[in-house]
Amino acid sequence: LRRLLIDTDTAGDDVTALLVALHSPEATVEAITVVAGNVYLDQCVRNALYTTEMAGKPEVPVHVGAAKPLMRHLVTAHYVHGDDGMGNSNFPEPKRSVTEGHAVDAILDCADRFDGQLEIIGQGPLTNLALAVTKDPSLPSKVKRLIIMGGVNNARGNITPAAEFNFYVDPEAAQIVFRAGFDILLSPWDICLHHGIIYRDEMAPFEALDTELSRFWFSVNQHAWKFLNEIGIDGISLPDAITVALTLDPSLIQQSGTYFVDVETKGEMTAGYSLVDVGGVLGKEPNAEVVEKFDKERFKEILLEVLRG
Ligand SMILES: [Ca+2]
Repeated sequence: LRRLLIDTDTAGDDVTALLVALHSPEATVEAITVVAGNVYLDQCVRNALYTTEMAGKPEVPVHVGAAKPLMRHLVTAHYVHGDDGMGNSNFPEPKRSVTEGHAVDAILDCADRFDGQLEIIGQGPLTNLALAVTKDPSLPSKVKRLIIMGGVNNARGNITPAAEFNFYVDPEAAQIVFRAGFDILLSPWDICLHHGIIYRDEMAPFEALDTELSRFWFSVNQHAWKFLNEIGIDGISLPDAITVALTLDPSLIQQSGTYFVDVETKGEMTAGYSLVDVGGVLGKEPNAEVVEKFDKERFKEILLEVLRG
């Protein structure tokens, strides 16, 4: 049995990612830790709680984490995911409540409890994880793997030309995490752009499902789809969900490389830029496996299975 901890700025695509993880018979989600990012922290927490209820797993612990980045004002993506981060669906309040204990302590506690077994998926700004490894620098040696959705591999960003959203929101945290000694698998934004968008002409089997979960999924993603359409992408992008999927089933990774990766914090125009040294120019020890190609067709089958309910 795989043991996962998911750190999430729950809105939009994070919801899909949680549904995929919570559906898996081979893995247990030991904890969900929430960080501010896509929307403000309290809304991210509500969305995470509501999603566990929709997935039929209201017993999964949800811990509240950092309300803002380490050193910066919070930048959100309300303009993508709607005011509630859920496509302006305005779902009712979740019935369940949060789990006692700060997210940072939950991360450290899970790593201790499942020494060597815990796989952490970071699918928001890396604030909670940076705080955790700062509090306990031995964390990387206790964690089996850290799988991160973030950054770009020598490709264009999605919030600035240079940077992907998660790393842009908290570059200092991302830099701390990449320098901490984790065994990292990085699923960058460009992988999603090439393999993680479900386009309108692929939507028919999803619409045909017409289950409670599939209707929930369309509702959560409706605002983001409209936003993407306005910038010329007619579909739903799922960077976090493909990251969870390739964690659960590594055979989805069709190509990857192991490189030195670091994150820019001081650039005037490039804060949050992820430097991926594919040429080994810097001569530094590689610290991350970077996903380069991904099996989209198989991913669509997995997602259909999840949304079938
Ligand atoms: Ca996210």
